[in-house]
Amino acid sequence: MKAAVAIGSNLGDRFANLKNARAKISAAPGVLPPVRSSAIYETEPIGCETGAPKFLNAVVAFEYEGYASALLRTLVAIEEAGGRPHTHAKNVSRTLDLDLLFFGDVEVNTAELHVPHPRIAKRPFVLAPLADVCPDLILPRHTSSVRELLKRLDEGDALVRFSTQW
Ligand code: PH2
Ligand code: MG
Ligand code: MG
Repeated sequence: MKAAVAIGSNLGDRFANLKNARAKISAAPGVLPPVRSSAIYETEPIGCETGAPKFLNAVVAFEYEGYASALLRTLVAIEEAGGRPHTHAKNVSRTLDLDLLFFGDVEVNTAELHVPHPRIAKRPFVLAPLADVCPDLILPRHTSSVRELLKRLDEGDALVRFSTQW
């Protein structure tokens, strides 16, 4: 199944945190090469505590052989290895955040997992990097492509590319 994961970090060595996370995702069981990467964007924190540092955000996309729940367990384990406590309040600063954005056309709505991620279409820090790797994708329950959703956001083009090499 085709999957995409958003990677975010606004604490510690953010660039290293993103690179390590991508390396671990690439090496995880069930993740088939090639793992395609967006550029890295530096973004203003949205909805975080006041004074929160800026984020680095990126998206990786790959083919996954297995269940969404197995991929989720892998992502949580990588978050914990990246210094993020398992019990973590919503929207607070973090060394590493891995969000499963979509999983083929599968829809999951459980306490632990909502796929597709419910706020994709509203978040420039997710849509801009997602548009780098899957511009023509139409997410389940959507009628417009990722590129079109991004165009509709005011801040869509304002995002700053921090790095294309990583
Ligand atoms: N993640 C959040 C809340 N706010 N803001 C930015 N810029 N980037 C993020 O990844 C982010 C956020 C919750 O996961
Ligand atoms: Mg998140
Ligand atoms: Mg998360």
